[in-house]
Amino acid sequence: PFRENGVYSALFTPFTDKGELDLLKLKQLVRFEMNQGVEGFYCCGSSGEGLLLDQSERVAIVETVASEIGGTVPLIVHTGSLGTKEAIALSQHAQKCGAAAVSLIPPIYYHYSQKEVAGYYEDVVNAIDLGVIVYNIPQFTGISFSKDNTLLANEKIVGIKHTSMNLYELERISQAFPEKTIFNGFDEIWLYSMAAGATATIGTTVNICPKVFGLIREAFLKGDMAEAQAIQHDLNAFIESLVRTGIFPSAKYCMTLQGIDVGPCRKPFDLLSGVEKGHVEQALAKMHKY
Ligand code: NAY
Repeated sequence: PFRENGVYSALFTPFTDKGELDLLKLKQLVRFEMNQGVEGFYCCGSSGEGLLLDQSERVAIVETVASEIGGTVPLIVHTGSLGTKEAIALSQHAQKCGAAAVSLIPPIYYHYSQKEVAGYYEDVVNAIDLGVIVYNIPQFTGISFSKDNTLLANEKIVGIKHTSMNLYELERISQAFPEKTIFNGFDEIWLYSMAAGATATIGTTVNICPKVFGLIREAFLKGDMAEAQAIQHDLNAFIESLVRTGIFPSAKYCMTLQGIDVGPCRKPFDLLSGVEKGHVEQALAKMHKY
């Protein structure tokens, strides 16, 4: 089973300069992050550019990551797709590879009814013998999940990844469904999300500085709010800089600066300019004290 209180990295997908999948780098990245204390992986999500990958690439990534971690930490596979058929195929494959759970964004592009969105999740739930984590990311999908969504009552929906700044909604969901795991999905609010009921986090910058997330959790759990806030403030100054130059290209560049060359983001993402790289280098330097 997946850990209910882990610091999970929303794992990057390494590409060569030509934009090809680089599985050798992916293995190095997983190993590097495990050595840094990452407690679980979430692959092929937003940070993993999952929707810019084709089906065979997603399959290859899951196989590579699963074999590299060898069951030592949990793997959650993002299998969200445009259509139900693809989502089921990827979810069944993730189960075969030993994933702890799968997670899906709702279907996007067409404006589906709430019943159709629920149907997509139910079809996946019924096709696998594995827990499903709803990926709530209204900013990208236009679809928002709240405690009133009857889908969440399904017992095979084991958690929700709440990538929303709305902590009130998070608190309401955690009260209504105490048996489900709430994953925070915005690194900027890790501390505050714990106060609202989150017990785990999945994030882009976890790839870069997992220890910082562990320190915030430790201070929070022992009630040292001044310490927890001070660390979150440092993390947020760092994230604010990365967001300015584009979170995903900038965060991948940080990874490269730390020694694992994960390459650029795939097009249509743009390359960072020299000036932008300079800004990222300055921001990362301030995190070196951790
Ligand atoms: C995923 O699927 O890759 C994630 O879980 C990443 C969650 C990220 N949310 C978004 C919208 O990208 O880590 C956050 C985010 O990059 C970070 O908080 C900076 O805003």
